[in-house]
Amino acid sequence: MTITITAFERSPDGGMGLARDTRVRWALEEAGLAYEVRPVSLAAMKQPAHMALHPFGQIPTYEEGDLALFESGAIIFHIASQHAGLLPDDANARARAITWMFAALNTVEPPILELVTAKFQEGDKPWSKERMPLIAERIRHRLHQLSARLGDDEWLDGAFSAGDLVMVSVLLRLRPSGILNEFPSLAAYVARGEARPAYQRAFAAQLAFNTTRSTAD
Ligand code: GTB
Repeated sequence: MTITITAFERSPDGGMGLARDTRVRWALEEAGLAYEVRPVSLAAMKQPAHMALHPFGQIPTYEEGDLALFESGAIIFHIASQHAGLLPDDANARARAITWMFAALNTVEPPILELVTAKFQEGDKPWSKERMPLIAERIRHRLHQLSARLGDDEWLDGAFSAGDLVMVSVLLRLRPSGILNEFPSLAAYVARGEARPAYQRAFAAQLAFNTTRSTAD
């Protein structure tokens, strides 16, 4: 059955791979699955056809036969549950890998998103200058804890899993701020994720999608 995901018609990051279709592409590549990408403009995201797929009018979405999903975490969990390579077979190790997916999305990503919001949507507010350092400290606190848990290990819990895929994707969003580089072991962890052939293919595909297509495609 054909898998179709949606992505920005043109990502605002110009192909830096920071939009959330990249993490879904990465999971699909790790699982060795072919997929198609349907571009959606910002206006079309809020139209009924797309809202029927995504109640919040966003990308990415995932369609496969009569299954339609939204939320990158749920999509990656679905892919990882159905195909080998992203979740361990051992039940306890599998549960721990899923825990890391939730930790990435619920505990590490929120302050990172706050920073992005503060910079791009609230940067002109009079209180913005005072708020930014507070958010940056909240991020550093989480990164200290994450870095302590990772230690000298390659991945968060044994072999690479969907937990690492989501965590690396979340941390990547932080790179433009410079904060990631304050934590060399986490920067190296992210670099290991980026070096995976599946990530390389996903990144190249989104870059080509965002730079070489005409918007009439
Ligand atoms: N929780 C949802 C998920 O994980 O799937 C969040 C989905 C989401 O935020 N989608 C964004 C979107 O559709 C795109 S990824 N935004 C349009 C809208 O809400 O109207 C977020 C994103 C956007 C831009 C950049 N960038 O330019 O660097 C990076 C990430």
